[in-house]
Amino acid sequence: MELSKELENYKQEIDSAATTEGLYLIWVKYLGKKGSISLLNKEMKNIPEDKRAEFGRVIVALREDFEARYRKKEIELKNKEINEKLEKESIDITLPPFPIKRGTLHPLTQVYYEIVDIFTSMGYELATGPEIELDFFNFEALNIPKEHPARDMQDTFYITDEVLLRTHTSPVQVRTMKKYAPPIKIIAPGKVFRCDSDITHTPMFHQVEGLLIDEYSSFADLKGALVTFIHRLFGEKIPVKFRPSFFPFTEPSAEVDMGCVICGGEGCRVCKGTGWLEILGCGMVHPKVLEAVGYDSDKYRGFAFGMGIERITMLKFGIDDLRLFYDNNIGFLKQF
Ligand code: 2NM
Repeated sequence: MELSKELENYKQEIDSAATTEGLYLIWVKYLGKKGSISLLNKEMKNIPEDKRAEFGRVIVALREDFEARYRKKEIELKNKEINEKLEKESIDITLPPFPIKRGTLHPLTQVYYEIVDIFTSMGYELATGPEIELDFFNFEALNIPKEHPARDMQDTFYITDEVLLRTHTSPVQVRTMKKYAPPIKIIAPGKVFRCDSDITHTPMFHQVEGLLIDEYSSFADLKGALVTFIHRLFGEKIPVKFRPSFFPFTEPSAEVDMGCVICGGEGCRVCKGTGWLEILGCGMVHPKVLEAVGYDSDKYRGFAFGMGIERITMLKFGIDDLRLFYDNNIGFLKQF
């Protein structure tokens, strides 16, 4: 049985295929719908009857030989291509990963958390209230009369005659006292607003105020609480002193100084040569405040205190410019 010579070319073509894609084209050429081996089946009708069986066997043998060579070459080329790919795309798994850049809390937030932690561990509960306040809660109930300089248009952001941005967090204390009967032991941290802007003042800053109301508390309890607080925030060795002062909402009132943490009491620029830094204000809650919230001032008494978080943060970290807190300078913030 003779087959055309051209049919025998597949052996050499398969052997010299360089890629799996090229190899597949050879499959199409011989075994595709119009491939030369496939077309042999159509020749069957032209073959004399007595030769057909033999012709069929020859086609099958041809096809089997083609397929065997094809599969062998296909495996060969696939392996070659996979190895080339692995070599080219290899990953060095021993390389260290990119460093993970962790964010940091804003220094004000860190100190805020620290202050809240100290007071909550002393049994104070957290209280909050609105930043937009009524004149009554911000001033009237706190024994701040209409003519008082703290109510001056220069200091307070008024929205209407009766509505304003709170100038301290004391209205939270007033709201708490109006809502709950004694005993009360709270701290009120938050944003406060004053119409004041220069190197040492921002129109918004942060405060933490505290309030304790019961039937027995004294100025000695106030002193104990605040000395404990300062020692926990700045260290046991720091000296603390109370100095008489005045607030409309407390009587007696005091301001609290601590030994300068910058110079150690020697006298420097920060403490203006005195060796002392003012850190908070405090006093026994004024009977008029107790009466304004409906408490019996003969039965109940208590103490209150307030401090600015910006100032304490500057002292704790030795930051000398208030404006650095609000610049959003990552280089500055990353240091804490
Ligand atoms: C301070 C200083 C002294 C204070 C008083 C009250 C309230 F509501 F109980 F009357 N809250 N906060 C107070 C007292 C605040 O800040 C320098």
